[in-house]
Amino acid sequence: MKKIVTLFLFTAAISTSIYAKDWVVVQKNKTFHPNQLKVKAGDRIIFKNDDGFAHNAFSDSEADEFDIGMQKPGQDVVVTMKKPGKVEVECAIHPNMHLTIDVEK
Ligand SMILES: [Cu+2]
Repeated sequence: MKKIVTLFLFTAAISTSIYAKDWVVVQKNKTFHPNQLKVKAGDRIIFKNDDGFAHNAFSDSEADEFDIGMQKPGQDVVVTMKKPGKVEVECAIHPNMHLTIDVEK
């Protein structure tokens, strides 16, 4: 079963990677860098924790709701922006961290 799931994810990754773009957002000094992004639906955001402590990234925005949970130092987490709209991202651990992503069609 695990093999089937892995194969599916691999295939999905290949089929979306042709047009989708990857954007890197670094969490450093309790700040998202950059803190504003303009992307297209289907693009991937790679959150890179470059601090020595845990972070989080979540959004309650209707366009792309997500919560990456506890993100350890040095850990990368990938989130795909599925629908167009304004996505406000925050860190549950550090309420002052904000990132705005404009997802275009
Ligand atoms: Cu944080």
